[in-house]
Amino acid sequence: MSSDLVDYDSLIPNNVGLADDPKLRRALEAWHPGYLDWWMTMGPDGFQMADVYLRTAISVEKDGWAKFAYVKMPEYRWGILLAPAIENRTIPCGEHLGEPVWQQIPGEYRAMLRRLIVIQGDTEPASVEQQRHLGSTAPSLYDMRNLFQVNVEEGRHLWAMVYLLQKYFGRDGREEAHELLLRQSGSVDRPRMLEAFNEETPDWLSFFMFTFFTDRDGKMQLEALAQSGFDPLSRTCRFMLAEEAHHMFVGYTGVQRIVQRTCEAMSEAGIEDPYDSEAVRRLGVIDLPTIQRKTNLHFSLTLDLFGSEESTNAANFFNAGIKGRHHEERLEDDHRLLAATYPVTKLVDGELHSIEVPALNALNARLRDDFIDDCRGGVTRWNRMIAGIGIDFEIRLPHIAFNRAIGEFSDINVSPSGDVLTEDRWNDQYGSWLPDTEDQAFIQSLMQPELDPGKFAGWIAPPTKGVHNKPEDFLYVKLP
Ligand code: BYC
Ligand code: FE
Ligand code: FE
Repeated sequence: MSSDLVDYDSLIPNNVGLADDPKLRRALEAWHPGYLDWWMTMGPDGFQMADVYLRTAISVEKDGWAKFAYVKMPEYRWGILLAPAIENRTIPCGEHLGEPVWQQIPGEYRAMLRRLIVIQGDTEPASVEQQRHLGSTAPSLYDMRNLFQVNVEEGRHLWAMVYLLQKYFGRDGREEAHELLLRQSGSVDRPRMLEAFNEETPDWLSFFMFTFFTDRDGKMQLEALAQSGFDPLSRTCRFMLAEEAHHMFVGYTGVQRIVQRTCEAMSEAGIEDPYDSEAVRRLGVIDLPTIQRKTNLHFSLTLDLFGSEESTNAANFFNAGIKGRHHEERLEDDHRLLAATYPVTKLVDGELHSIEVPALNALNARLRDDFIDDCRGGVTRWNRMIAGIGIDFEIRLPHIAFNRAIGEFSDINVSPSGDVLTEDRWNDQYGSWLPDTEDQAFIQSLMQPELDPGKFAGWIAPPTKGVHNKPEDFLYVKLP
C-alpha cells in the first residue's frame, strides 16, 4: 500500500503497511489490550462513556488530515501515521552529513536511538496520567473537550513511539513498549523518566501552563528529532508536530482567557492595584501575582527537560545525525559544528556570566534558548492584552537559573530576576516566587465544574471561536 493512504479498516489505522507485516501486526495487537487497560485505569477519570466531539487523524495530507465526530474515548482510533517520505532526503547534520537517510537502524546507534525513543514515549502517557482528574472540574464543555482531545493525542503519540520500538528493536523494543505502560507519573517505585512528568497537574491553570510550557518542550524536542537521519523517526515526529499545534493553542489561549477574565473583573470593580490579591480574589478570579508564580513554576520545571546545558550525550546525538537542531535545514553553517562556539550562561566565582563554549557541547542550551524565544511570543501577546484592558502588570519569564534541578544551576539559588542568593535569603523569599499552599487552596476553591453548554466558569473568559467553527452553545461533550 502506498504510504500516503491510511488503512482505516483494520483494527489499528495506519499508513505503514501493517497489513503486509504480520510480525509487527501481531506485536502491536498483543500490546493493544494492555494499552486499553492502561487507558481505562490511568487515563481520564470518569467520562469514558461520554460522547466527545473529537478530531481523529485520518490522513497525513496537509489539508483534511483530520475528521471531527462524537467518539467515546476508549473507542478513539489510535493510529500509526507517518508524514510522507521526502524523496532523496539526506542526513542534515554531523559526521554523516549529506549521506542518504537510514531506513533501518545503524547498529552503532541502536542504543542511543532506543534511549531517545523510550524517553520520548515515556512523556506521552505520563502527561495523560498527570491530567487524569481534571475532567470533573472542567470550566466548560468546550474546555473539557479540549482536555480530552489533548489526552487522546498524547495516547496516539505513545502508539507512535511503540510502533518504532516494536518495528525496529525486536525483543528489546517489545519489552520497552511493555514498560511504558508500567511506569507511572508520581510513583515512588516506578516513576516516569523525566522529573517534570512526575509533578502533579492539580488544577486548570496548571493544565494550561503545562500545555503552554511543557508541551512546547515536546514541540521543540520533536522538531529536533524530526531532523533525525533515522527516517522513520523523522517522519513519525513530523506528523506528531501537526497534532502538537493544537496543544500549544490550548495552553496559550487557556492562560490568555484566565488573564483576560481577571483583568476585566478588576477593571469592572475599579481595582487598580494588581497586587491587592485579596480584593481581586474576592471577585472570584485568579490574581495576576498568582498567575506569575505558576508561570515561574512551570517555566523552571520545563527548562529542566532540556538536560544539562553542556552535554556530551547531546553532542553524540548530533554527530551521529540522530537528533538535529531546531530548523536544522534553515540554519546557515557547516552543520558539523566542529569549530563553532555558542554562548552559555555559567556560574563563575559566584556570578552568572555568558561564556563561549564549543557549540557541539551546547546543543541542549541552544534548544532551550530557541524554546524560550518561542515562549516569549505568547507571553508578549498576554501582556499586550493586559495593557489593552488598562491594567499595570507584566507577566515575566523568570531567569533561566531560577528554581532549577538539572544542569549548571541545580546547586545554586537564584531569584527570578537573576540574582544569586544565599541559602538563607532563598529560604526567606522563595515563597513569594512560587505557588504556596494558600495559592493552591484558593485556586482549588474555584475549580467547580460548569457543564451547561455555552457557559463558562467565572474565572475564565469564553474563547473567541468554537472548535471546528461550532456555535457557542455546542454540546462538545454528551454526558451519558
Ligand atoms: N530528568 O547529558 P544530559 C513531550 C539525565 S516532552 C531526569 O544533560 P541529555 C511532551 C540524562 O538522562 C519532550 N534526568 O542529558 C510534553 C543523563 O542520564 P545518564 C520529551 C535527566 O541526554 C508534554 C544525565 O542526566 N522528549 O514530548 O543530553 C506532554 C546527563 O544528562 C533530565 C525528549 O526529551 C531530567 N530532566 O538530555 C506530552 C526527547 N535531564 O545518561 C509530551 C528525547 C537529563 O547519565 N530526550 N537527565 O544516565 C533527549 O533528547 C534527552 O534525553 C534529554 C536530556 C533532552 C531529555
Ligand atoms: Fe505528545
Ligand atoms: Fe502535546
